[in-house]
Amino acid sequence: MSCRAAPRRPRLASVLATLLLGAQGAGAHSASDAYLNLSTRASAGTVQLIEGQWDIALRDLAFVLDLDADGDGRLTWGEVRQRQSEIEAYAYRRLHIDGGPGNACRIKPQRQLIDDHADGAYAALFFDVRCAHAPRQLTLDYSLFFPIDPSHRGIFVLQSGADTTTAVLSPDNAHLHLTVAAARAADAPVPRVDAAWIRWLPGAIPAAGYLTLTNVGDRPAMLLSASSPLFGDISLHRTENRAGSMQMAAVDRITIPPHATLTFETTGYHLMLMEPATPVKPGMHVTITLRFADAPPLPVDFEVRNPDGSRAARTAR
Ligand SMILES: [Cu+2]
Repeated sequence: MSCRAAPRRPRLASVLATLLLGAQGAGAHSASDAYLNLSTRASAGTVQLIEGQWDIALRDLAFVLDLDADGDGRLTWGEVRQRQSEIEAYAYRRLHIDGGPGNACRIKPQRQLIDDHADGAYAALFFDVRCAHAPRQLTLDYSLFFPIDPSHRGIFVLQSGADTTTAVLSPDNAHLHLTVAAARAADAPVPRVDAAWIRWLPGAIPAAGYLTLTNVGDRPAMLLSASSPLFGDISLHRTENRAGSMQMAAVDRITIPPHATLTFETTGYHLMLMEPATPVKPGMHVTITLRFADAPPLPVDFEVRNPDGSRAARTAR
């Protein structure tokens, strides 16, 4: 689905989406879809924040809200921008989210952008769902265009930790009961990985893995282990200068503070790759799965390089 993504930047063009509002486009409602995405995020402590993005076709909104102010059959960014609060009011009256008995939730609109989909421009409504307590259950009631267009569909995705729940909202399926993964287990940050490579060494010398981990979250990320079917044993190591000599030792975890970047290097952290199941050669790619505390496993592609860190002349996969 083209529209599920992290928040997007506003478009720079002042007149984007001059989209044709022919009688066919707006009136016929030939294929009216909206896209509703919810994702759970950890914020301070165990309080859970739910972020939402709701993409609604501008041609549908133009039809119900008569957005084409000058009636020229085209919708300009200016015409949409002037009516943003009405678009929000119309949409959010037709979506209700609750956290079960004794746990009231409310939708807090954040911002509104324009999103391009294959079938035209959409209003992208970003919102937070704030609940009294971190919800384990959510109920969702969606109506949007159902009263005027029973063929309208809401394509719904809930991302909660490692779990993804999807549904197609229709007049017959307008009420969802959803289970939210436990906040603690689901919401630890998974760091971003860059520049993952393996230093191949000749003979029986074990190879070492290097990478850069960036913790984009608000909580510390803790790397606990790494594994690969290609190696019988992978341990987390750190090389330290002890009384003038470089020595390496196993560590049981590597912590990346919030909003920090940690680069593995020969004089610091590395993955020690022992007991290769098959010979590993420069140019190969090896998948190593990293396990962080309270987060889903993260498979990472490592490129095997020469002892000096240079790339193999030819890539063998
Ligand atoms: Cu080592």
